[in-house]
Amino acid sequence: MDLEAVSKRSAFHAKPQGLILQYGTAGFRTNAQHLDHIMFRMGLLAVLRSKQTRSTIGVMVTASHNPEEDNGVKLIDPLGEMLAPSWEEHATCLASAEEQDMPGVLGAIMEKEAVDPQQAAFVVIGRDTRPSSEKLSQSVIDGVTVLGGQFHDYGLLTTPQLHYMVYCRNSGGRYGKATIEGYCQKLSKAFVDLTKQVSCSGDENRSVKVDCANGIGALKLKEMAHYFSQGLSVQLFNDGTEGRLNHLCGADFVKSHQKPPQGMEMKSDERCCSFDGDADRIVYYYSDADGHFHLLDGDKIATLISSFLKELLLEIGESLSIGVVQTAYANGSSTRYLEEVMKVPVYCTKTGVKHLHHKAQEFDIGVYFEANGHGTAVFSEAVEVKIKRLAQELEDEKGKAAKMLVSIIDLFNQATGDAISDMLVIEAILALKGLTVQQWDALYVDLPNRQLKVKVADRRVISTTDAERQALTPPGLQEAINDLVKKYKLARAFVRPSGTEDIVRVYAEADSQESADRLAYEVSLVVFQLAGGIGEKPQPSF
Ligand code: NG1
Ligand code: ZN
Repeated sequence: MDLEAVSKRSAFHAKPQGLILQYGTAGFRTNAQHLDHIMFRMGLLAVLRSKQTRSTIGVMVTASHNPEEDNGVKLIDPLGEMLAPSWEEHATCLASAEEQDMPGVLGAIMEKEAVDPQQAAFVVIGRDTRPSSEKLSQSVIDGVTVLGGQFHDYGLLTTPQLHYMVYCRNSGGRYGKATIEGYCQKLSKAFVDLTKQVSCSGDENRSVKVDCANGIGALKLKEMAHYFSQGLSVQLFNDGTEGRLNHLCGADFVKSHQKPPQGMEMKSDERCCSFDGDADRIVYYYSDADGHFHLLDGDKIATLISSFLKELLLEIGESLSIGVVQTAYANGSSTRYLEEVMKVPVYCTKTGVKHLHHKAQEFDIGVYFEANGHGTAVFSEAVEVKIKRLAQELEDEKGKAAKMLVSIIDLFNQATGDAISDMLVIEAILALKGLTVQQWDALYVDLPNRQLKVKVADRRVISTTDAERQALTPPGLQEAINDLVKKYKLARAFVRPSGTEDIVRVYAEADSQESADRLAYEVSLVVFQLAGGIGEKPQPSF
């Protein structure tokens, strides 16, 4: 490997001196202007990872739900999973090395990971619709080629579609064809098969309104719509022809403001959903006859899906384990409903889908969702084989249930959360069970909650334990939070440093919105006081 050539080429993607960025919860993410060197270097790193694993690696250029002027990049490991933690560290080292030290750091990673320089490398690249994404993905390609790696540039893709492509390419075609057509065909066939089982008495004109956050989801849903045009009519809003990406719309806006996006024509009781900017998150909502807004977030989605899967398993009569994985942000009511009413085991992990994904893999069937709508269900390979066999062998109702499970396995993007495949699964379940969005919503009532952000000088002063539900440092913070929580009914609160933004996140829930807002505000104040707040003191917003 010609490290001198790397060094020369790198000069075209020079790192601004002193700029240090970290590979966070979802890769690198910041203003697009600061990312050129990061992209080039992630192209280099993807080649090393590909050589080491002897597999195709993915590089996705996106900043998901963040503002249009930001961008980001993340690497996708061979099974379509997030990059392994030890390589996240390499990514941070490589990205932080000053220009003259960079080739040395690259060499050190190769040595540490026993990368064979002679091994071939293959990298696939995708990008979202941000104005900066095309040029930045060219810088990734520059990094890949200078190390002699081969590549395929898929151009515009949703993040989950690139995960799908990587998984397909590394599983010898077993999972599907690594093309957009392959993706559309696989999902639409499974959706059509599944909804064939809907009894005729149900609502035959099913339709859903989708807010695409002015992002890639709109393009990809348009490409796909004709595949399932008969079973479901999808009406797109915020399709990118006018508004700005993620601006006053999209899943993150709807979830965090708990109100409808701009640009969506909502009539009362109509089923609506929002994707985020790279289409890996989805939340549902509707507005009732009195004009009240109702949000069905990732927790409610996990509840719908896991209860349906549990019913199918009961019908088949196989004792397969099913578990639900959440984070500390899961609404307390959802956890209680899952455990006490549905009798499903629930686990809590740290924020970030990679943590949820790993925990979910411990079950025969693992359903995981972050409250913000990022999630999926994963089936172990052995379970998949078994269910496919049962679908052939069993008859009548049992056979029907097994066939439905097979379709659901095909419908879920098992590599990662995927707004398109989640939407199709949800739409199919609602149709099969004859449920309206109101009936689904009525499974349990969310505890009122509030999320706030606090700016501090160094968010690393906050460290946490117990899946981020308890603060270990700074001293006194957790005790102060405990004292505040005691003042309210059904209350819970926690704080953690964000992995994607330079802020501390505060979460609070309680028996009323006023209490949740008050508690969140009070917790923000103690964070500001004890964890080195900067700028203006948090102000009450109620
Ligand atoms: P941070 O910024 O670490 O809270 C946010 C989301 C995560 C995950 C990542 C990646 C919340 C509270 N946090 O992480 O769940 O989606 O972004 O996009 O929603
Ligand atoms: Zn996203």
